[in-house]
Amino acid sequence: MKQFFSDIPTVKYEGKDTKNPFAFRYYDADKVILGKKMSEHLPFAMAWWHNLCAAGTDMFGRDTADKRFGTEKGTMEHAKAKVDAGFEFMQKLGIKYFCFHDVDIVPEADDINETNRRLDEITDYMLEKMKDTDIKCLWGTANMFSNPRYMNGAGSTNSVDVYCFAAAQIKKALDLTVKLGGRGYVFWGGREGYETLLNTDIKFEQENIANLMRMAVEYGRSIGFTGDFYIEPKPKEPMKHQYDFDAATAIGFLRQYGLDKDFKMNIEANHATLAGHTFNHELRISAINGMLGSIDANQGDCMLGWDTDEFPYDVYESTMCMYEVLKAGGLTGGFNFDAKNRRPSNTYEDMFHAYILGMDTFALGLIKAAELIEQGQLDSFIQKRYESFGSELGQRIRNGKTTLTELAEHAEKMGSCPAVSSGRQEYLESIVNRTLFN
Ligand code: XUL
Ligand code: CO
Repeated sequence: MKQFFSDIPTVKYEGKDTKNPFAFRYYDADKVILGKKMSEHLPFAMAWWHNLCAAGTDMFGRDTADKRFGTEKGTMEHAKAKVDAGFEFMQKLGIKYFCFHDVDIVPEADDINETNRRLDEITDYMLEKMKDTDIKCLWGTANMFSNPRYMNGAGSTNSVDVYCFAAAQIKKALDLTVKLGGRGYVFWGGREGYETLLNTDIKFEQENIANLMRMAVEYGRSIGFTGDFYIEPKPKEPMKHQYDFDAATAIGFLRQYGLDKDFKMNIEANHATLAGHTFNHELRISAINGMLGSIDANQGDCMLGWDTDEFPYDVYESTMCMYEVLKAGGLTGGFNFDAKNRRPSNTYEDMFHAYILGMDTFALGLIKAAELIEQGQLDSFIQKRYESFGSELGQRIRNGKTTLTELAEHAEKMGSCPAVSSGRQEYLESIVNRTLFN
């Protein structure tokens, strides 16, 4: 078997003082944290599209990296070379999962029947590879945003024929996800939104999207898919306004259309910040609604207003993320690096540096979040902050057993309001900093 990264060694944990650039400083797969191995806390996944397909093309220039893997792009030979390279890459890093869109794994043909035939062929090949390794599929999805037929949306299109193509792609992508044993199936609504209300019937479009999702659930369950469906919220880009704006909006949509039992959230850090939220806000909103499913682990740039999909290096953010994940009892999905190298980082070595950076960032975040939880200072502060609701009256308020009149009488009896306690934000922030930098 041809080796694509023969000069890169298998990446191992060597501890924080190692000088080896191809070693983990914090990610120690078998290390037990809060009763679970790091590898179980952190089911990392490789994103097929960024790692094996994207080669640096942007709006202003063409590829800077060579991702031909010794073949010609647009061929099945290239599709197979990507499988070989991808598996070699994951094995060298100890990554156990991958995520894919249908058209990441084969070149799309003009005729959907031919695309589907290619998909069957490549997934047979992927299955062969999977048999020889412990690598599995985290989630699959259909790309319903690149092909020009989706310029007016997929589930939200005005064309009934295009809607059928979306259905056909979802059906096939579900078949493939089941064939590859995927844990989840993602809907990211890249073109599900609008540019102007002058040509758009939002209610009509949202009902059609919900129907498509309902059909996907019915079909998925009928072929034995027992995993979670995910919505991946994002407020904008490529559309001016996307319907799955953020977790709260997506959860409301799922409840409105009776889809909430089958769906959870796939929260992407950079999408959270585009929506004007922190990453941990989106995770918390999902978790308190019982819908924290999976994570697209990346990072944006506060200087830029778009989805830069950078590899995560911000340990404060990863700590806050892991704090939410640990509190929620873990993910049913995993941590998919929906991230790409910067355009000038164009060598094979850079692909490895990027994943080592991302994995170590989350491993350190996990270690620090576990420390915060074990110290318990944040928890006890929050508990104390609400303790006035422990009173007899407070308990009745909590249990919905009071009236406005009764509470008003209580206030009127007091006359003037008692002193209220400090929120102590800066003190709490210093606890986090002490934990991070001790
Ligand atoms: C786009 C994005 C997608 C989804 C899958 O911003 O995040 O790659 O993760 O379609
Ligand atoms: Co994503």
